Amino acid sequence: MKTEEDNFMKAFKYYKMIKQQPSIKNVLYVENNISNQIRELPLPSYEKNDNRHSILGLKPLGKWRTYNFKNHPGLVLIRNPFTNLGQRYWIRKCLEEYPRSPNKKNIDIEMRLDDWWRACHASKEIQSKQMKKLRWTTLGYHHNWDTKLYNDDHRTPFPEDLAELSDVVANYLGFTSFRAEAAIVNYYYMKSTLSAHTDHSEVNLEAPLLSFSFGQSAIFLIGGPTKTTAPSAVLLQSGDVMVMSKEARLCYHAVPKIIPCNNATWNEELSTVTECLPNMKYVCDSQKLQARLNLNIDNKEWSDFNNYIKESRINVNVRQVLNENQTSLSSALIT
Ligand SMILES: O=C(O)CCC(=O)C(=O)O
Repeated sequence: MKTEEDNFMKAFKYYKMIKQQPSIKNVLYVENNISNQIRELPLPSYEKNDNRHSILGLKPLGKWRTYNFKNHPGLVLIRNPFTNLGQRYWIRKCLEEYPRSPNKKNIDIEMRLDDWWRACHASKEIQSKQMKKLRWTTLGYHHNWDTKLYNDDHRTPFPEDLAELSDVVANYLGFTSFRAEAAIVNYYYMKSTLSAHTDHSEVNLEAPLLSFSFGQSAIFLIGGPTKTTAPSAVLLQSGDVMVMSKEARLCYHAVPKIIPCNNATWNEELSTVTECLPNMKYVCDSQKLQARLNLNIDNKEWSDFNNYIKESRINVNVRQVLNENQTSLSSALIT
């Protein structure tokens, strides 16, 4: 006999179906706002703009559209605040740079590939065996999948561009003391799923979790603090930023299905960035950042990344691990 315990799993199994495609009529997105469950939020008055936006591949903050969910207090969706060139930049970073050692990735136990992307493009054999095996890479404090604990000895520098991006998004939503200290980059292929879980390993569970989606779309399930709550299904599209804060921070969530996107916005009209900022919070060399962003306007440069993302989804999940006045897990709290 099925119990209430099954409510989350029931929805997960339904949306995971392969033989018969699940209906998406109950999946929430801005154009399918069933029973007015999604509400647009006014632009925060305290942060109308942030001059770092263009060099990070973001639209001006005044153009961002932000929503919350009637049934999920603390859950916020920023609907694709990225420029098309910005999406290319972040997709490329997630493929070319973030999986490099010393960052950790799931395939490390099977084969030592310090530079997975380069190795896959230098050898057809490695490409055929390893390209679609990459499921995650971790940054900053590396998530330990067995113990679910972070460790000071298992920490490498957090990418400064991703720290800067997270800072802009967190500030925009009023989380002004947020620090990006750990990230999981999830790589999904068309049949990949992510099972129901909560993210509770961080010492600081007050800080929000920022989740960036790129490439193909996903059905994202978000429920309550136990699996008895029937989840809502939300469509996540390329560029979307989902923020789990307050009551939503410790709720069960999962990805039962990847679905082809309607339009590859990262291949639509692109324009280069001309501004360069001398002073950013984390990025030391903004000229380099600008050059790396603009490089992707060239379709030849972009072609290998395009081949990957046309049948994949990437999710970057950024967390603060420590409390505000902590510098490491072992450091005593400064009073
Ligand atoms: O891919 C997603 O949208 C969610 C990823 C996630 O839940 C996680 O990394 O904890």
